[in-house]
Amino acid sequence: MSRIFRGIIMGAPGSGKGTIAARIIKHFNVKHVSSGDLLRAYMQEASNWGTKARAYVESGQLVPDDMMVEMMEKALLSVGHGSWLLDGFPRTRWQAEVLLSKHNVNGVINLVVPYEVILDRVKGRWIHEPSGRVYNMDFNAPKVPGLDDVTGEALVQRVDDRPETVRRRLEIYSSMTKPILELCDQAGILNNFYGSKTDGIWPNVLNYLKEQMVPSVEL
Ligand code: G5P
Ligand code: MG
Repeated sequence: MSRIFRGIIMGAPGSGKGTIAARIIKHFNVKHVSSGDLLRAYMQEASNWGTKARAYVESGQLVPDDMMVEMMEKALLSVGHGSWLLDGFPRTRWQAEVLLSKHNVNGVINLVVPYEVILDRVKGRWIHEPSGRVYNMDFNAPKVPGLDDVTGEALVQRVDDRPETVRRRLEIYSSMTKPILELCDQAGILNNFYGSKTDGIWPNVLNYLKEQMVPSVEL
């Protein structure tokens, strides 16, 4: 069994990638590398990448491919030889081709959640921007309303979670994703997980990952 796992978690905006990734890193020694979290961090510190990305992210459009590839390569270099789980990347066929040509990806966890469920749940999403921790008023509410459980700092809503922006993000996702999934399927690394609730999907993801690597905690 491979002890090093290089994977991708895919799924539409709001499908639960961040929520499931947070559970994965509790059980396995894997670094969660979220392109959206990285972009929001760069935007907060008003760096070159952040300034360039802001208008795209806030309007729900994709950030240009060349910048995303460079940013993710830098993030992966800092992980080094360990296991990683990409979240939000790749988002275009080109990003996928570059990634698969440079790295040996062991598996793709593709979350398939109905869009009407997603539109409903993102309304209640609150995040702790510095860490990317994600909450939901109906699903995993913070212990103290409006505050992060770990740091006690204020939670915020994402600018791109406005209903019209979420709809645009879902449209872009639908049009861009098929070629990526086809590429991953051809490479024999695609695994689909269907459901409307994270708690229903999670046991299946956990079973799949237990076949891929040794858990870091006893399960
Ligand atoms: P992101 O940040 O990658 P998206 O659009 O891919 O954003 P998002 O919105 O972060 O994905 P998610 O991580 O799949 O969604 O979902 P989540 O946050 O875990 O869960 C959503 C909500 O539902 C949360 O409040 C959670 O608590 C709740 N929830 C989870 N499960 C359940 C459940 O079972 N029941 C209930 N009731 N609630 C639940 O990308 C953002 C932007 O960055 C740019 C683009 O502009 C993009 O729009 N970007 C890129 N651009 C180009 N190329 C790339 N590779 C890019 N990557 C990012
Ligand atoms: Mg996310």
